[in-house]
Amino acid sequence: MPLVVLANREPVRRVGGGYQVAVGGLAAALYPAIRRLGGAWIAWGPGGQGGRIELEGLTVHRVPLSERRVAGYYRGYANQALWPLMHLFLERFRHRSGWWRDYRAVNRAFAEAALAAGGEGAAYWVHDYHLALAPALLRERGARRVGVFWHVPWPPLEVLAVLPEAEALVRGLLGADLVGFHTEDYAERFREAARRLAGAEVRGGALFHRGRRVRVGAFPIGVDVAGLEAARTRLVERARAIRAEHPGRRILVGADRLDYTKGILERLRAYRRFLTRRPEMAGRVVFLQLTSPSREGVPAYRGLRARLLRLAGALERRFPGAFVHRYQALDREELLAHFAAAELALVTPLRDGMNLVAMEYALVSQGLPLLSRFAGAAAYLPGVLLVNPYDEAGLAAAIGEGLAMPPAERRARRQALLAAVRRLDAAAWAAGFLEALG
Ligand code: ADQ
Repeated sequence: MPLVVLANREPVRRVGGGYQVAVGGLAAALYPAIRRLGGAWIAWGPGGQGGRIELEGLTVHRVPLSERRVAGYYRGYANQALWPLMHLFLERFRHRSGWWRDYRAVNRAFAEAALAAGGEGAAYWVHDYHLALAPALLRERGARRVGVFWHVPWPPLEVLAVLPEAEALVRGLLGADLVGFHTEDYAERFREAARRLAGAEVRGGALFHRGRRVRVGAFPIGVDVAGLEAARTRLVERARAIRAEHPGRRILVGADRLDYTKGILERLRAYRRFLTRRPEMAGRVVFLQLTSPSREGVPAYRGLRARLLRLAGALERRFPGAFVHRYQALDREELLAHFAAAELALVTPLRDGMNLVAMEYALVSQGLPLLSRFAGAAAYLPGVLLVNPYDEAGLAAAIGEGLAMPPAERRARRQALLAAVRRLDAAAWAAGFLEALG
């Protein structure tokens, strides 16, 4: 049975003259399963051009998209309407009917390309908020085994109802046989939306809609456990060199895509407060914030970047040596080496579907993450220091607590944390979802 994955991003990166499966992300998690079953990946390629890329056991089909479609579908509807709503940022919500037209058209194009690639008996796995309509479009055109995984949170009905197309969105997802979320809370809110907006009946965790059963459940994603554990020894030397760049200082690290949901400004303000209240620490710690550029075509992100660079610059000047901001996508090994060098990670999104940084950090370092209670991961990771990223004073105090924690407590917390992270393996997640899909 071939497997056809539909996801906004293609699963490859360019290496020399060819392509390789991208490390660390969704592609790496799915590749073992796809290679076993044989399959295709439908995505939007750079520059919007069409074409195919052949990898072992996997063909990538690029859906050709015009610049106008990309503007409406991706920068518009997906990232200015859906993304802020799903993360409960109502004031950032923007809407235009033209964006919705483009979103629908692109969902149709993805579904058609998937059906052409899949053929008789294929299973389809749709990913994320870019493609909410694809499950129903696939089913209408004859697909019989369709799963969808929603990587971002699912909001309460009052928030979802702000979206003029809320009902169409829910009906689009109900075209699947299996709808997966990171947490049971998101799944429960989706059931409620399906009941109220689409008239679905809820029975024993599943939904019944138009004579079909749609299973809805929590499938928490994880990271590449074996790969990260194997990286540890490789990282030792580079981690030591990073520590040597900051002599006499204990290292804290933060790493995020630039996004207002990640709470980077709030984190920097809490750190500023920590240093202001505890001036003796300014010579003993350094906080390395590693931010990778993201969605630069969306106005809100340009504004955020300007504010972040201003605040980061001011912190670097005010506390020389105690704060460093790197604004670039780091090579994976370099990022992990920074994790390995740090004894505390500040993982403090204002809202996050799951968040993988806390897990990656736990596996390659000796330290503990401070983790936002508003990340999906908070439901699964015991041992972390749970924080409220909106509470500047509380977060500043938690930084102090993390640094002062007795080694025995840190070890005990890490033990509980590592056991949980090892259970949340990425490849096991993919295999588990596909098994549930049948
Ligand atoms: P993202 O919002 O992208 O994912 P996350 O899950 O944290 O968030 O993954 C980010 C990835 O980028 C991590 O692997 C991290 O190591 C890497 N990264 C961070 N900073 C970097 C830097 N400066 N340079 C290079 N790499 C960097 C979405 C949802 C999440 C959900 C995932 C998976 O928003 O909630 O966990 O999908 O479902």
